[in-house]
Formats: sequence, structure tokens, C-alpha cells
Amino acid sequence: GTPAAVGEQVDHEIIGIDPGAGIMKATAKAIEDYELSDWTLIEGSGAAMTATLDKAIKNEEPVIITGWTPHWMFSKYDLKYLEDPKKVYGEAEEIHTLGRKGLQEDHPEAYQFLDNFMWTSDEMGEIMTAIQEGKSPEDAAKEWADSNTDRVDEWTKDIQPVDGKELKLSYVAWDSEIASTNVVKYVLESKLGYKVTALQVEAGPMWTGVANGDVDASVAAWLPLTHADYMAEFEDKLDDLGANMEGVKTGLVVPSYMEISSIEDLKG
Ligand code: PBE
Repeated sequence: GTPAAVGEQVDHEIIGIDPGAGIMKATAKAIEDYELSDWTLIEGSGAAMTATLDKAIKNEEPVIITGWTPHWMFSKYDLKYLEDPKKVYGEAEEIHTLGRKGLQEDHPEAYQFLDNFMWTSDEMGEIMTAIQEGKSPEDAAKEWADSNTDRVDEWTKDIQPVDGKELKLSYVAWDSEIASTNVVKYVLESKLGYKVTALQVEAGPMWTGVANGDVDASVAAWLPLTHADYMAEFEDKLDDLGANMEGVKTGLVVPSYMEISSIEDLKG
């Protein structure tokens, strides 16, 4: 229906995720910059957001979510990003790998692999879809890595395996980061001889853990915009190993059957 009707149909609610996510800060800014003062951003989790999306689509009802790519929801449902003429959600976003200070000296083998690790949204998407269809993250990551040995070999080329050294990764339970962290964990363990703990935490602690050295690395930093606040706070206390994926994106997402096309259409 018309923009005004859409607001009423969805109770002026945007379905968000966990409060520490960068996309929540960006959406709060979108509400300000697009003058959407009668709209509320609902906090929850990635899982609660996709459950709400699924229910709305089954009922062919309108719904507005905070979404991102890569994500399995774009292959499962017919969805579209709302245009963002003010570029509140940024442009040319990447996912970066972070290492704690001293990682390169203490774990040169892991560091080299983490520095080499770079893949595509299609590759991540294969794992995300397998998990969404019911595989455990561990099994999905293992099966992907075992059937893409050429990729794994590139990332681990000329690195000598270690003998059971322990390594800690941190990540947030976003579907994209569940996929990447499990692949990295599996390669570190099966190819490089590490014993890896993957700590599932909130976004703030994911960054502070690497910055204060409690955690060795994370492959879940979205930059330059999504985690800009965290980066500004911690950039001197950690190493940015650069992009492990390019061309990622965040924004407001709706089912394609909704008639609105821009965030500006939410006004009024
Ligand atoms: N995300 C997925 C995260 C980064 C990864 C877009 C939900 C965020 O908004 O912080």
C-alpha cells in the first residue's frame, strides 16, 4: 500500500537484531536522518529477526527488517533492500580479520593463515544455506572445506602445522559470522594442528576481547562503516589484517511484494 499505510500496517516497527550490532546504530541514525520519529527499532537477535520475517512472508504481510548480505534469507525469500539515498548504511563495506597485538610473534602460523584467508559471499552462502537447512555449523563448515580443498590449500600454502597450540576466536551469532568462524576454526584444527575455542559473544566483547588480548582473533569485523565506533575505540590496541570478504552490504530489507522502494517512503 501507500507509505502511510505501510507504517500503520507494521505498527511503525523496524525489526532489528542484537543491540551491539553496527546495523542497529546505523538504523538509529537512519530514523534520525530520514526524520522517521514515529518509528521504533525493535531489539532482538538475528534468529528472532529471521523468525519474524519468515512468519510475515508466510502470511504475505508487510515487514521491515535490518538485513545484510551475505545472508541465506536472500536465497530463501524474494527480498529487496530499500534504497538509501542518504547513504546512512555506507557503501563498499567489507568484512575484516582482526588479530590481537603479539599474535604474529606468538602464533606466526595462525597469523599467516588468517592473513591469507579471503573468500566470496557465494562461498559463505553455501555454508549458510547448509546450516539453515539443518546441518550443524561444524558439519557444514567441514563439508564445505573438504569439498573446496583448492581454496583451503591456497590459504594454508607453505604453512607448517603446529602441535596442538591453543587459539581463541571470538564471534557474534550472526548467521554470516557463524559460517566464517566455523570454517576458520576447522581449517586451523584440521590443517594446521591448532586446538581452537570459538567464543560466541556480543559485538562489544568481541572487539574488547581482541583489544585486551583475551582473544587471539576474530573474522567478524564489518568495516569501514558498520563497526566504525568499535574500530575508532580499539584500532591502536589490535591489528587489522584486512578484508576477508569484499562487497558486503547492510540496510533495511523488505519482501519484494511490498510497494515501497526507498527508506524515504517510510516517512509520513
Ligand atoms: N551484521 C552482520 C553485523 C555485522 C555482521 C551486519 C548484522 C552488524 O550489524 O554489526
